[in-house]
Amino acid sequence: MAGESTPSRRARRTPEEASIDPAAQEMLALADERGIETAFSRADILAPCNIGAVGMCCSLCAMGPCRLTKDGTTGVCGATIDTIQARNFIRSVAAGSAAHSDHGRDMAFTLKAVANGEAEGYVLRDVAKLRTVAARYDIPIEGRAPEEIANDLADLYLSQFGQQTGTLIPVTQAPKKRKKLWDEHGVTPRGVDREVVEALHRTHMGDDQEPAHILHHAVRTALADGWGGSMIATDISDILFGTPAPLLGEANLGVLQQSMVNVVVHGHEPTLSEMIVAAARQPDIIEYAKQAGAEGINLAGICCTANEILMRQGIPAAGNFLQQELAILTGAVEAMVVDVQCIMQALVSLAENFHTKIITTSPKVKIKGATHIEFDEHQAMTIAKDILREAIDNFANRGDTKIPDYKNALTPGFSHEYINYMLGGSYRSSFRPLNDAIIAGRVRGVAAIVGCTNPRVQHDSMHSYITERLLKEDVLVVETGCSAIANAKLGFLTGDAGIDRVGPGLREVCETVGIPPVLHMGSCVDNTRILTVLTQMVDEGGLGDDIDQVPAVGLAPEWMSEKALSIATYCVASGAYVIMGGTNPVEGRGDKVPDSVLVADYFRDGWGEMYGGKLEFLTEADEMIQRTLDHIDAKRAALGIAPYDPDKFGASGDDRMKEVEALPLEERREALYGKV
Ligand code: XCC
Ligand code: SF4
Repeated sequence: MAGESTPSRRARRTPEEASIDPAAQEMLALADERGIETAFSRADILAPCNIGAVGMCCSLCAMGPCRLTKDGTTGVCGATIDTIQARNFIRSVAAGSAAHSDHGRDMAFTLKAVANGEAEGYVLRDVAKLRTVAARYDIPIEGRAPEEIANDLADLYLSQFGQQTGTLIPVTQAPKKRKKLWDEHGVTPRGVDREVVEALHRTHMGDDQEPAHILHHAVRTALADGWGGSMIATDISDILFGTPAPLLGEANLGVLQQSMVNVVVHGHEPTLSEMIVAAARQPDIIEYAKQAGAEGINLAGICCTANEILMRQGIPAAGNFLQQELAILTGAVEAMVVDVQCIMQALVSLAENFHTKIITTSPKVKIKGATHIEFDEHQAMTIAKDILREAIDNFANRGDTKIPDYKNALTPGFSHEYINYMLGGSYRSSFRPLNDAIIAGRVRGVAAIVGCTNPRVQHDSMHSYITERLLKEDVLVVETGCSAIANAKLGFLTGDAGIDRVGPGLREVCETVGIPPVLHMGSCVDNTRILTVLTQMVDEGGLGDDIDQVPAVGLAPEWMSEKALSIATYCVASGAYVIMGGTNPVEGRGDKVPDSVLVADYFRDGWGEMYGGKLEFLTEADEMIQRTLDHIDAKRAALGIAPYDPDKFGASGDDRMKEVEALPLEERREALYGKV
């Protein structure tokens, strides 16, 4: 039972306790030395509110805020704890769904502008995908210019946000059985904005007060994200900037360069960052940097912006969410350019200790004390160059630097299109080999390890530990978001991830196809690629006729953002078993409340019964791993496919692999990937 929320001063963690990443440790030690605060130290000092953390506080009206700390108590209005938890939860889902979807909306506006020749510097880079997507939605493609098709597609996408009735078009991509189930339960999303608005309406004081009924709409709101706004965002990003395919990249703070003007792009939308990449390659900008005494411009990304330009352009990732401050601590960043989401306000005060300029660019996001250069896709190249000149001008102000000498190679870029092609080749692209590998038991199952990092847990530790263990159990891992960057830094995302690190059956498959055992599938909106992969696995046959039958689990072991709750909810509604780490936001319970539906139980049992997926919050990594394996094995048994047997496969080709692994890095890469 939660007590009073007295902020307790807790022991400060050492850098080694705070993060497992040596680059992060080095920067945290520097911060301690200089007495500079970071999210890590603030998390140590500021204990989480133990009432809010478990969902026992309501602040929806001015009769409260009501803190339900005693058994059997209700809010002033009589609201019970489960109602309060369900309301808090759906509000988070609505915010997460709104954030992803609004990103999708802006992409649609950009697509429209590009189609009409009004967006400076952009082109339709993947016309093949444009045609495929348009045809899927019955937009005529034969004999039409790409711009005409793109214009129609943009209009169709834009209409999805304000649509009042009917079904969001990306939903048509879901497995047949799933769509029917959603229709039966009345959760098929109608319009993106409509579901989000209804979630807010329902949770206004004095509206929906039946927990299960509230959570029912949480599902619809989340589906409007996964099978709506996010899916739209992913498809348009591919059309405008290219569908990702594997390439070589690098990750960690060691990608910053002493001799260059370092510009870090941080946030989520690829619209500006792609243009900054293009601008940084313009001769006049390179010349300008040289005149300032630098060798050129070095771009690096943080968070999902990093993933977007890493996947498509091979621009290195400086780090994940918790490294935004650490990048500035190097003293080597001339500008950190941010757009939307996951940007800490602390960046501005932290940057005052250095020469780094924090530049906000979104009309939706300003931070007091930051330089605001507003981005507009109609003058994208001009603005991108302005931003870069601002950074270059700042190069002369650089003081002492300390760039940690840590970075790791990775091979990102596993779009569902590429996975499909890679498994079957150009002429018979298909998911057959993956399904067959699962059916035979070479691959035990699939785990999607995604989501944020959170200073409440040791940075990167859960992502890496769980990945490491699951790979040994022959579980293929797919990743997005900050989790992908965490494992990239640890070297899991290369083809040469290590003979001792991957189970024998999985290794056989990876070596045969030539893929890493951990596939980087993109940013957080790209979790929709995972939905698509699961759907295609179902369509391919042999693994049941709906997503809930596939031996797969989703994990977000270090999550922190509301977007993660929306993702978790749409995955559950799509049939997945989802495990979230850390605090359970609906854990607090008034034990003596009669007939109280416990929200956490409902996530498992209620949703389990309706959707075949379930949501659990667990704190111990070993328990997450065990439940993942149990779930995968249970799904295998239900399908009637071979039980997993670790001794059945492997060993073939190991001698050659051992030889390859003994080679120096450059030669090893060449042996694995050919000349890059
Ligand atoms: Fe943000 Fe997408 Fe979380 Fe990383 S993983 S901290 S949401 S950047 Ni989506
Ligand atoms: Fe309290 Fe009810 Fe108002 Fe919430 S809605 S703050 S529980 S009175």
